[in-house]
Amino acid sequence: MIQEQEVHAAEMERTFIAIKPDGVQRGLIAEIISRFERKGFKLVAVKLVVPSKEFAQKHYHDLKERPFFNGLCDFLSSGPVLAMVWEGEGVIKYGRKLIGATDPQKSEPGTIRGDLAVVVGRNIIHGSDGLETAKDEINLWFKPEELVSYTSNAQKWVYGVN
Ligand code: IDP
Ligand code: MG
Repeated sequence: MIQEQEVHAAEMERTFIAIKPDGVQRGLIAEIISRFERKGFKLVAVKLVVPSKEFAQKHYHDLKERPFFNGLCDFLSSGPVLAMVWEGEGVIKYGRKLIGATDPQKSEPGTIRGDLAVVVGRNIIHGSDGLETAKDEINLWFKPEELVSYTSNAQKWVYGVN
């Protein structure tokens, strides 16, 4: 049984999820958190912060050549962002599924952007797109001691491992 637990622990991954200033201002924090929580993912860190423009530029450094980069960084730094780390099996890829396509017009109904946003410049949420970016983004937004280590009692029911 212990062995099974260890196998499961090895499959756990973490992703960085942020509710952007539009999502915070529109009162969508609880709605968005509930979708990750109900799915069975585990919250390991959360904080409300107003990032500086320089910080936003670091977060979106991959997009620095894009024409919308400056406006995007201005926007991300324009107000409170709810920064989070979620943990679970497949959470990086499935988190992106919960979020939906970048352009809300192309997001399926039932996804966060599909249900709650209309235009790409105000698509309310960010989610890491891969294992390496998840690690980089978690390190950028959180200090190691801000990641809370605890046993979630739900996990044994979510994963069926005792
Ligand atoms: P993602 O958030 O779905 O991962 P990315 O391509 O990484 O999408 O782009 C980051 C963010 O940049 C998007 O969430 C969106 O807010 C913004 N963005 C992407 N493409 C456009 C665009 O064509 N016009 C304006 N903003 C854009
Ligand atoms: Mg992205």
